[in-house]
Amino acid sequence: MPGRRAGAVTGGADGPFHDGLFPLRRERTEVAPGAVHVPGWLSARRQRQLVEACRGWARGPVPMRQTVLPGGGVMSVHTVCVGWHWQPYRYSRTADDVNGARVAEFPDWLAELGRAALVAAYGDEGGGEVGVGGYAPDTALVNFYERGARMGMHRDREERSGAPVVSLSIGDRCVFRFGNTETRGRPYTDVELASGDLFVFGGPSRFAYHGVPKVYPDTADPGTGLASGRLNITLRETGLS
Ligand code: MD3
Ligand code: FE
Repeated sequence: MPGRRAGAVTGGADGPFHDGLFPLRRERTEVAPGAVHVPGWLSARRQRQLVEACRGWARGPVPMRQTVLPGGGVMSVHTVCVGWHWQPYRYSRTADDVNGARVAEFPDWLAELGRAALVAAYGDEGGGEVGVGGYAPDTALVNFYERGARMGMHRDREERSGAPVVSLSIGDRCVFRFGNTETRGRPYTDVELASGDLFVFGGPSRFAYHGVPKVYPDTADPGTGLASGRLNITLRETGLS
């Protein structure tokens, strides 16, 4: 059957997706050089594990909260960080803009998941100079989108490392807008992200503008343990020590 690559792109142990009539296996796509979308990569079990882990991090030592921007604006997403705390616009070990506590330790299993994500997106070579084995993400930003939450177009530039960013989505579907490295505006590509999707941003895509203009409410499968909303986990290398 043309276009079907036996299990190469899905990490899901739960079989192919179904749209009612035919199995629907969405393909791995390179949206731009270094920007690879792998639909349905997370198994249902892995999604449940991640939801539980995020619940734990959201309780503390630094609670999940809405980030306040230097101009006084408040981000609509709720965020908690692991490994390093991000505040606009720097990383630190302690959450000085929240409660001053040291953030939760970045677990080994999460770094392993990051390396597996690079293999899924780029193959065993990992797409970079150091290869997959050298990928050592040390921070995770967990973003929770309640009804109406969005993320404006921005670039992530606080990391000193040019290593790829791994993005994992759970819960409601959304429109992810992937732009260019020069401007907030066009040209951009809109991609729908669903629960279980992996997106990896490396190489020339690492410093591109991107955002989440819309989340579709009540489109999630409650089987992930998330009754409503959208969870996004990004793994990064800060390049700090
Ligand atoms: C491309 N999060 O946390 S994930 C963010 O869905 C962020 O919550 C969005 O943008 C979310 O900074 C989008 C995709 C993403 C994340 C980081 C990137 C794409 C990226 C960094 C560089 C290039
Ligand atoms: Fe971002």
